[in-house]
Amino acid sequence: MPLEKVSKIWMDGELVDWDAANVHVLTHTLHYGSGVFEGIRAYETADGPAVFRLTEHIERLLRSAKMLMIEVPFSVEQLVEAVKDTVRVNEVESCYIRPLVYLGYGEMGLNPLNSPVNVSVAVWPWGTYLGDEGVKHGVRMKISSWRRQDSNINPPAAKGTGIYINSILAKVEAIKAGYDEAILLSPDGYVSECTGENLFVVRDGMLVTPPLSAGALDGITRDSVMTIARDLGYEVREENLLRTDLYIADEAFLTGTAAEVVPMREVDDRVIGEPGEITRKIQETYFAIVRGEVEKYKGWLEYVRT
Ligand code: PPE
Repeated sequence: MPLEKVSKIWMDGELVDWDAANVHVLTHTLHYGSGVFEGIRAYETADGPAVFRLTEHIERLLRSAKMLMIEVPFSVEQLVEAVKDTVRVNEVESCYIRPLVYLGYGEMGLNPLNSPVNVSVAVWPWGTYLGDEGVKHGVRMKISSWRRQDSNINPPAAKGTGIYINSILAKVEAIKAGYDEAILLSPDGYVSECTGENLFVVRDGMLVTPPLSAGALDGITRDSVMTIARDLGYEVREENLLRTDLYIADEAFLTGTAAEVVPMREVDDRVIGEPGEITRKIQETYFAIVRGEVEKYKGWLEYVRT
């Protein structure tokens, strides 16, 4: 899916033309994967574009930076405004939003501490991440031969650019084998998450998702779904899952900003089937919430037009 160009990208406080948003080839992060990023979505609502849980995403960006000892020269408030400005100036009703903190041009070598810290915010229109069919009828998953990296090797709790090599290896393996998406196991062999999504299984009417200690990202969609499910009256547990728990799940689905809520139809060729009732209910509620149609969760929306 080629990128759909819009007009401006925010770079270190300035809105620059899309085609002029360039960096030097000796940008530190380009060589060593030393940046951190976020993925956020803005949705069309009756009151104009609304960014879903924007402040929480920016707070997570700054936590990722802290884990990697990167001092971000902008505050949460400044970055929240930067995102709103970028959405507004590009005149999009809905979009994906990509804030990036990267170490720029200045020094090379593995000591990153003297490199300048740059920040950019880009937005672009992005349709369904795993396909419209996947959202409706579910996706086919494969357990990866690649393990989720150990948090004492390359901490998956940080949304670090270089940390995503692990996800890319798993994604490419799954696609080449004819599947839609991969599931990674932790170094201990428990289910962790997908390449860019958290996951849930449903058994006997109860939802279970792996704990963060299994290498799952502290997903904002995961948190939203846990809240939605509990409000709908379902029990939700954070517990270690075996790969065989996926094979015998009544229902299963994945969650992420880009992917949203997507049912799993198969895992390793074991059929889970068409999306179940609980998955459907959670998916419908999530889509209604992000579009500002559910009063109770309007606090999750940060509007761009003032
Ligand atoms: N796990 C991983 C590894 C991950 O990258 C994401 C987001 C999640 C879980 C879900 O987190 P949240 O978005 O807060 O619910 N993945 C982002 C990157 C996707 C991409 O292709 O780039 C995203 O969904 O924006």
